[in-house]
Amino acid sequence: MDPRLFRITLACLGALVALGGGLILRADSVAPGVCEVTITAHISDLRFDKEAFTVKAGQKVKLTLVNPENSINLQPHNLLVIEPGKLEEIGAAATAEMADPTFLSDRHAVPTSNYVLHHTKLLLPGETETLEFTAPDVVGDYPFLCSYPGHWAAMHGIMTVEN
Ligand SMILES: [Cu+2]
Repeated sequence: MDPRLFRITLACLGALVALGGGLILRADSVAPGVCEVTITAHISDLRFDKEAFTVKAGQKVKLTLVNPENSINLQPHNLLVIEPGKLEEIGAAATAEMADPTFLSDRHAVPTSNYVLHHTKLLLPGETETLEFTAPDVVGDYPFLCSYPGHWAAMHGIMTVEN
């Protein structure tokens, strides 16, 4: 397992453990019970720097997308968190909705779907956006993705929600 992923898992669960057991775990979190995760787009490849992170059901989450300033491919990116099992459907919808001339300019490449739980705007290189939300109460594997057309198949991962 990638040690970075392990650290992220600790970051999201550590605050809860600390409250119960007095343990101090290395954590990105600054407030008890808040899971802070930063996902950065690669400067040249169509991928994120994380493929997975874990949160507690009902936990407060601060999820930050970074499109790096030193991007080489100069691609815009967004970040969507969606319902379990809907990655292909949302990816296909993004491709289909390119027919709408406002899809990129006004709609930030976010398909119209009830399966989209949270999303950022389309970010240009050098831009950052933080989503603040409450993790679902239902445990499961919630995909995250960039829905900019052509990106989703490679730029995706899983937010695991556990009890
Ligand atoms: Cu992208």
